[in-house]
Amino acid sequence: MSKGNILITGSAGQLGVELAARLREIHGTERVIATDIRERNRIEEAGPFEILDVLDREQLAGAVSKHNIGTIYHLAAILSANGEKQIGKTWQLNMDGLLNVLDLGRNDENNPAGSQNAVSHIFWPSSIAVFGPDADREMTPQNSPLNPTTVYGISKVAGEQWCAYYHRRFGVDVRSLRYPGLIGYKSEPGGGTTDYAVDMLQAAAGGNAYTCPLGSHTRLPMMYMDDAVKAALDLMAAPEELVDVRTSYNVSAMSFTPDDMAGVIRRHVPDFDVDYAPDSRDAIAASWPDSIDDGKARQDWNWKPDFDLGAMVKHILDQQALSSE
Ligand code: AKB
Repeated sequence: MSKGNILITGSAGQLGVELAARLREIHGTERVIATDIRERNRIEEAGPFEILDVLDREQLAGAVSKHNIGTIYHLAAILSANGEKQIGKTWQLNMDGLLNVLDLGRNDENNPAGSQNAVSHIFWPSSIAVFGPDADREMTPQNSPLNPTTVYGISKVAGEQWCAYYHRRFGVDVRSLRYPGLIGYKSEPGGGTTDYAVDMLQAAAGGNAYTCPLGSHTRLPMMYMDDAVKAALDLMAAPEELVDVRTSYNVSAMSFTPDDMAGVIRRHVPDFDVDYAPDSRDAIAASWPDSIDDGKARQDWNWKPDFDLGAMVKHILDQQALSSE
């Protein structure tokens, strides 16, 4: 692990909650400073937490020097479905937030925390939303055309280019993954196109029926949260010379339709009932790949997921049954 402590932005979000917990297990509670613009009791109780707005450069710089931060996991963002409802705000948060964080890695007078406080490692999640309808649908390659249809996707394409630019020009060690839809049960998703998978599992676990906002046959790449956390930690632990892709790595774990997922859930909850009412999220999903080729991540830093659809559904339903006993 690099020098200094770890700061997470957007720590109250779906990935942030689980990443903070895992980083605290590994590095110790006090070394991981969770921050978000929103309060979340659970995080505050679990360890150091501060309210922080990533658009406030001074506040961000102050937190980095105050806590002797060496690594930032910059997760604060507006996702695809919510982004279409507030395009200006999404662009501002997703772009300016990233640029504010990237500046904290600079070793010169443009670092708002001072060059002596430059952070040595930055993680930033990109997304399959960088791809648009002209990319190969099946096993979308690492180097595909990037012509997204959403403002979230545009911000991720631009963000990838900023990461590569800061690495090339200023030597900032920023690393990134193109996450597919993330599925967990410990934290709530917020405003994404792929959130349906979490909602469907929650409905099944609670004995409820579910109305899906995607069409029954809309296939998307997805990943269990344990694998998403593992991918971030593995990439961040990789020796610098192995991290060849400085825009963002394709990563993949499974690929399924809502109908596939309902079928696997019914192995455990036989009378689970789903109907379909596709809305604007289905059109976003239709512009994204069905499956992703993550050969480059496998080759460069040994990426390998642990969970497929069957294992993930069983694990989540078992855990939720245990917690309701
Ligand atoms: C979303 O649906 O917006 C996100 C993503 C795929 O980046 N989960």
